Amino acid sequence: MPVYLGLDSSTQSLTASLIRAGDEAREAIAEYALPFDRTFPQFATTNGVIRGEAPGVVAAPPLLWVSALDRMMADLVAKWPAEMAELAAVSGSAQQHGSVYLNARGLSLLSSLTAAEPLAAQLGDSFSRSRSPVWMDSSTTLECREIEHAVGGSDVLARRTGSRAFERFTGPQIRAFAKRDPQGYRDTARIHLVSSFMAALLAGADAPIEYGDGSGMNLMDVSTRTWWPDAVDATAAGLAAKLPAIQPSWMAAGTLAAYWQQRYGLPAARVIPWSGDNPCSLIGSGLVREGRLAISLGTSDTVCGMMRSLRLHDGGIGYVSASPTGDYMGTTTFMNGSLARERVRDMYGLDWTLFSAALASTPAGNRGALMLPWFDPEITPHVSAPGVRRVRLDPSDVAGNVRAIVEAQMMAMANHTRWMSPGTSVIHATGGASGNRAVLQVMANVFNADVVRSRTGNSAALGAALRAFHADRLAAGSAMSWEEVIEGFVEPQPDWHFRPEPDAVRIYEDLREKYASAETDALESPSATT
Ligand code: XUL
Repeated sequence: MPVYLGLDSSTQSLTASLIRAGDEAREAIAEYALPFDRTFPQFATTNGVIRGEAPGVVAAPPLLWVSALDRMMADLVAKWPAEMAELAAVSGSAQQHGSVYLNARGLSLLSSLTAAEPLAAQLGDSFSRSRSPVWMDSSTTLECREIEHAVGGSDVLARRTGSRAFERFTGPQIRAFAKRDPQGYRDTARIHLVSSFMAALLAGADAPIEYGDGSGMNLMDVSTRTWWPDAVDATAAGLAAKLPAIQPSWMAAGTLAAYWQQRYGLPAARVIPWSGDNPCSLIGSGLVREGRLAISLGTSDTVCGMMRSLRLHDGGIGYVSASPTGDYMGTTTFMNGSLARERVRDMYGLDWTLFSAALASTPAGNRGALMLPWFDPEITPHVSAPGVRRVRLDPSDVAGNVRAIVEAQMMAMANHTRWMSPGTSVIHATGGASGNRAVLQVMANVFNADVVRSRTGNSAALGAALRAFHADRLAAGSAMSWEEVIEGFVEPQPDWHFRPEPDAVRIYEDLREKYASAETDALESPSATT
């Protein structure tokens, strides 16, 4: 039975999910991760990124991702030689919105990589921008307004591209680069997403951007799934020629380049376009039908739901993408996810066991104490000047602060995602913090929904492997429905099912209103405390 590989190039690590799948059986072979800071200290990243001097600037060196991909293939072949020899197709998932800027040399090198030297040694002079902006960058508010104005307003942009302009989206980031470094922009021959760049390295060719991740750019018409010329022109001069083609998520982008075949003895496996981590996670969580939500508790906390038809949010809080299943999906992203939880853990000298004990020792509703956890600028709601606020919460109350951050994150997610899937009764939780039972119980109570947990540690990498399986069958002329593709891989863990507790649900109905008012008050008055 063929083997499929899904790779997830996230903010803080590169993770592989290796599966065996066919008509007879389904088997998860392995999950394997390379954390960036620890594995590649030469790039001097902290939590996978480098913060700039100017406020809101957050980036990562693209050579880090190149090095990680090379090391990952070497490690996978060393650890699972028999399985990797049977590799039929590979796909991937990447942190969304981040962009990679190749000069003419880099673009042509993609198709002439030599197996004699590591990838990073060959691609050193290939970038017209040595640091890639990532989704955590919030420095482009001005460019967002300029693009919206040029296309006729934020509503027009949202109707065509699926979202109003967001600071982290690729279009505003490209515009900022073209303004801040006009020569660097002129030297750019190709602008890739992290996802399409990684696929290009695997295929040894200029890979396409696929529908799902292409939706996070403010450049693609989400209905026709083609570049929208008005947005492209509004973003930067000459941009159309620098963008790759857009392609369906399931159409192979080639086969593994000679580099991978010769250097690691890999077969000519199909390379399927990479997508964003949230679209891949939706598939890896088994959400190929409407009516359920997926919540990923990772570097960012995100809430995603699948939609059969395009449904926009009037207030422009979330955004709508084409999903790699051919449907639509809604996403709402919260910047203050795992790094904010870690800040509270570290601030009070706790580890995760003590953090969980503190959470379990405090009552639902925290006796009315609230925290607005904006350690970093927040995406939802939009907060550009960060600062934590406490309402009736004593900063020295350790357990109270632990409960406050978890409740705040859950209430913000519940309040800001009603538009996506009203009346959701089941939530699929995934990501690092979904391993914490006390956190999932708060989620069930705040959302008044059952919460189940995926069996896999990384639903984005698994989703990418399942996308490789789906596309391989399609290319071989034996297409499968998405239900058939995911069967046997995405069933939740039986002993991880959290039901809402009626008393707590009642408390949160009231507290969610108070939280929403505290948010409004905080957004209206700029002073904050940390
Ligand atoms: C989604 C977003 C984040 C990144 C994290 O819009 O910005 O979830 O994809 O990897």
